[in-house]
Amino acid sequence: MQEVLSALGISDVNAGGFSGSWSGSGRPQAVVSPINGDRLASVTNVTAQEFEAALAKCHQAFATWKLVPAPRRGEVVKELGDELRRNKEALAELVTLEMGKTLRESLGEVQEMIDICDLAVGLSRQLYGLTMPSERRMHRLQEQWHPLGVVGVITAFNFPVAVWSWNTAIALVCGDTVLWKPSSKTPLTAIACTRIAEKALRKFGHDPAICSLVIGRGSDIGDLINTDPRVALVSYTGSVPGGRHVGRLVQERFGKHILELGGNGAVIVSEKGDLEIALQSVYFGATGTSGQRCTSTRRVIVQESILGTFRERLLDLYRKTPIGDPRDGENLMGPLVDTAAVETMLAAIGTVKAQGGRILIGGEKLPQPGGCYITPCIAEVSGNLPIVQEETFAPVLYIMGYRTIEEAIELQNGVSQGLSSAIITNDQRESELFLSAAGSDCGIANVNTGTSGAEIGGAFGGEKETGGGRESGSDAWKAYMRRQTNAINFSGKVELAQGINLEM
Ligand code: UN1
Repeated sequence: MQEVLSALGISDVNAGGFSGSWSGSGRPQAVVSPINGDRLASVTNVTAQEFEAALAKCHQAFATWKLVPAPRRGEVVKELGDELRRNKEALAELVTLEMGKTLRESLGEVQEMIDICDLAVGLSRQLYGLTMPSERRMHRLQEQWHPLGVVGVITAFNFPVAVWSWNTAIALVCGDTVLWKPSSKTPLTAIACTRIAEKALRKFGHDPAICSLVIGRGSDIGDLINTDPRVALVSYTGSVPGGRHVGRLVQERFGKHILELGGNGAVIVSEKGDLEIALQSVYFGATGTSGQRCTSTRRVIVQESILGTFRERLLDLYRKTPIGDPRDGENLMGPLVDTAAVETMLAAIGTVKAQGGRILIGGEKLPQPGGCYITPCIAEVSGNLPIVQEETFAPVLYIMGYRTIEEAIELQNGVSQGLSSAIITNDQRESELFLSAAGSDCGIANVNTGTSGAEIGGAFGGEKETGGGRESGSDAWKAYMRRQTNAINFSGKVELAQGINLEM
């Protein structure tokens, strides 16, 4: 453990703020591993004054960074990706130590960071604007994309490093600077990433305040980000209530926001699908990251003719789930992030029962030290009970039956969140219906693969209470830039649009 910490520059007590230099004079707070309750290190939060200084430096850094040619900015992101390659194992181990996902999943998370850097490097030469035919003679109409400003990135514990990288790699090539407020549950991984970014920026002689860090509570430091007009864009990943609060504050000052809020992923399993694919997709989707992904599978909607078989086979997999130390390669499930998460899961299970659901398996606390281990749960329900509508951020899977594909789609769409969805079928009519305007209402809709594990090449985000934001690939970069439309007259005369006559 100590080796990993020192390889990444983590000391016994660490300052939680960075904007070219480190600051943070709050009281040291211990960071405890959910693996066994051991203290990893301590972190000091930034004060309001230190926040102000960090934001001022990050804002100042924008003035020069925005003028660096985009492909040169891409060089820094290429270096960031290479640094991440060099630190992949250590950073993954720290992710596992700090929030408890299995090492193989942590390695995947760091790989996502590397992948988004690669994508952003290419993007640095492709920040295209369109040209349009002008309605006026000898005129040209075009649009350009300019850097936006400081991007406030507020991230959650469950992807403690990848979410920062999706935002940061894109923001950097777009010419923005980044002010990161990570989850208070995962400050050490944030400090490690900031050190890596600092190294990449310094290598090319750029101001390291371009990637700044402010660790503190959402209710003070988070709100300073949300309310400050110097933060042009706030990219927030978290709960629906959290996003509602952030969205209001940012909108109040006409700032921009990207909201990545709750999910309630469902998989529809058709009798015309491959049962093995269905089982594996649902099993990983529901138990991976101990059910703590926003893309986790929370509902499986199974055609009645195969419901019995599917349920028994899935229960078999659940019974055999290897749970324990996430550093042990044998284990598929580690702990939840903290004991509060375990209590939330137990409370949800109580509510399921009270609302008429039947617990088929799971929900048993395990005796490991730290108290964060619990067996994954399957509950049989009929339709979307009130508790099913809620996102319980834990491994609780609701199973329900359906008769027709239309009914299945209605169940899938019948919740307030709209992030991720999937259908397992070999029937093209069913899969096309699912992907059509009459189908899934989610930002992600997959065929024959599960709800989680989205690739960075696509735009990532969802509809309804998921918040509507998009980050990562495709044209999500446009949210990180300022669009400008230009009309250019080279006719030597004045001609008004809409045919308005100027003659006197
Ligand atoms: C999240 O849970 O906040 O699609 C993001 C996935 C990952 C990202 C999850 N690539 O499961």
